[in-house]
Amino acid sequence: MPTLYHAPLTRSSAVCTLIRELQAPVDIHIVSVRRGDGSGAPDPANPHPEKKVPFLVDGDEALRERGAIMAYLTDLYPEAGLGPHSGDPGRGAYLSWLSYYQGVMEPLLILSVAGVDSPLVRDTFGDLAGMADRLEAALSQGPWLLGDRFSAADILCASPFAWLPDLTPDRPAIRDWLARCAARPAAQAQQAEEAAALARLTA
Ligand SMILES: N[C@@H](CCC(=O)N[C@@H](CS)C(=O)NCC(=O)O)C(=O)O
Repeated sequence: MPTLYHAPLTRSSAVCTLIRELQAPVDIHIVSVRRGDGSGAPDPANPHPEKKVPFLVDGDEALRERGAIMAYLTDLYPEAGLGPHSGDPGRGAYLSWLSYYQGVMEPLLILSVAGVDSPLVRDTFGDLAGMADRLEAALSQGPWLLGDRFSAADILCASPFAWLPDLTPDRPAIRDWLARCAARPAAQAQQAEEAAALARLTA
């Protein structure tokens, strides 16, 4: 069984949501991490080379980065249908969204929070309006990024807006999609677990 190294209230929470959606056996091992507010510390029990989360270990395989972890898990547990497989229609779009998130969306969002704007950033990543255009165009074809099919790409690409509500594009199609993602039972259950973790951390 794969093991996910996870810390509540971090990026790895989106992987936990996927695991709930998959209803698949994954051992979730809680570790501590260094947090932005100065709390927490790297955990010697975390095999991630930089002591970050998420990190997935499956036998001899070890994966970092949520896009890679999500593609690996949806391939490993195909019965759940949460990501098209090689040869399936939509496989290209699926992998593209996972990589677009890692390679464009998250850098754009982080650079925006950091107040970094430069011609190099715009040439490389575009801008938040362009990102919103890409999401909106996909969502004009159906309720999910892959049209009628909900996938891990929705979980990953929706994930930052829970933490960065001010950067949520003010576009009805995107807001409705985020509401659909948040209303799923797996997302609700994970949200309840996160709220309990937050209450413990702040007690
Ligand atoms: N690009 C990575 C980012 C992982 C990451 O930065 N995780 C944070 C938690 S949100 C972390 O583990 N921070 C602890 C540290 O940097 O020491 C991914 O999406 O998986």
